[in-house]
Amino acid sequence: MNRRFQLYLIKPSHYDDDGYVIQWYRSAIPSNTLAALYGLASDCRDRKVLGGEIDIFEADETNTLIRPDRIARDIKAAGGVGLVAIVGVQSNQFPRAIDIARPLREAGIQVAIGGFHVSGCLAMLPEMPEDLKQAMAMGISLYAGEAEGRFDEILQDAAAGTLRPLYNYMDDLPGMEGQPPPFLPRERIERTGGRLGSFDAGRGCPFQCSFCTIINVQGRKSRYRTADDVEALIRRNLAQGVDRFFITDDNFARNRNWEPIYDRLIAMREVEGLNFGLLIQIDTLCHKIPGFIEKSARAGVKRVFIGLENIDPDNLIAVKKKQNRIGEYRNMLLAWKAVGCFTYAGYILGFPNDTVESIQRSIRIVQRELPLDLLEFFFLTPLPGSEDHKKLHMAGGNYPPPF
Ligand code: B12
Ligand code: SF4
Repeated sequence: MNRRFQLYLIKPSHYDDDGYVIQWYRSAIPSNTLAALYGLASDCRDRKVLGGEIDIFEADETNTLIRPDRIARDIKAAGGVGLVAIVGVQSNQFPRAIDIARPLREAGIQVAIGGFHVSGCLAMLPEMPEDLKQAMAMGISLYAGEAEGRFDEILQDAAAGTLRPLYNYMDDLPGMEGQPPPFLPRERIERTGGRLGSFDAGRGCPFQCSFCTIINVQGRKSRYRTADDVEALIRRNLAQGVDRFFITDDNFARNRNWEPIYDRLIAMREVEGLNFGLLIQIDTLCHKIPGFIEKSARAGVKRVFIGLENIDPDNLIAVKKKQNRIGEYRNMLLAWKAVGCFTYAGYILGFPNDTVESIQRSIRIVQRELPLDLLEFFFLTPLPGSEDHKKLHMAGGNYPPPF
């Protein structure tokens, strides 16, 4: 290949209720999916998997204006070989992803879309929903599953002009050990809140909450990065002035490699004197894991996000969140307070037993009984990829609607 391959990695934003694309001068958090694919793509570039050069342009539409006409023009000016990979597309972003793809396809540019919407729909629904079929009819390639160990393939297909309409790897979850880790250059991170980077130290969760998509897309078995890989990615970020990290594992307490990872980070902090902070997500039984909370604090955890979800036991049973034991919430929160961590919990409204009165009562109990720093409310939503969504879809709902 003599021409330089042009690879665009674009994380789309989504529309607000009036149809405007939601954007900020600086967005809150860098997209970890963009970082994951940038890590994989730069590894492909360095290994010269196409024989020639690959130019990578990465952007998050929540903080960067995306101009499909200019992208098409620039790919053509560079010789016409390239791919626009629209990455990490969640269900609420799928319509926006299609609107970015449409003018590119009309200009003859190759486009692929991946992320939780495509993966979740293919994991759970017996038939491909209309919105995905329409995307394929536009000549967009859909990618279901994870790209670790197979990003070479999609670049090689795009370089040869032979992208397949559908890549479906839902039955083949790759191991994460030794895979190129997530990374974003500092100038991208500066477009977000500050010096915060992100990485997934693992994927998968053993529990079975019915509103959850993760278990159906990333599986219930814990897959994880090695302590060596986590150390290397933190050092690489520290070298570019990024020293706070959001570990995006949905439940880091159930990452089977949490202890070797923590031991390495503790050595970096306590022996070498390196300074960095972590934000993690955990479950309400994490305080039962010997040493987990104490080592979290020593490894640099400053904030924890906890899936508290609800305090009504009938509601928790209705969504199969049996592991949440109300009586343990207080002990768990006190254990985090004892090591000086800020606790931030998610609370879901809209469970089968919820009424206005029961919600008001529950919130008063939380205020009185639970030593929490911050409580964030969410509406129970049947997200594509979840068991709840599958049941509604099979019962005849046309969700998601075609665009
Ligand atoms: C971190 C995170 C966030 C962060 C940052 C987002 C990000 N992507 O980094 C923040 C806090 C901003 C966030 C916000 C929200 N999030 Co969120 N988030 C996550 C979380 C926990 C981790 C994301 C991640 O890093 N995954 C690891 C990456 C590497 O996996 P991946 O995205 O699937 O990408 C891999 C493959 O899909 C593939 N791939 C992806 N794209 C492409 C493209 C191509 C071309 C190819 C070849 C391959 C490919 O390769 C990647 C590497 O293997 C996920 C759950 C999860 N476990 O993934 C939820 C999740 C993605 N979020 C979810 C939701 C619902 C939201 C919110 C709507 C919540 C809310 N009510 O506000 C908002 C929406 C934000 C928005 N902009 O609209 C849902 C999406 C479900 C769905 N069907 O859409 C998830 C799955 C969690 C859940 N509740 O089920 N989120
Ligand atoms: S604990 Fe969290 S990640 Fe695990 S199944 Fe429940 S909602 Fe999903």
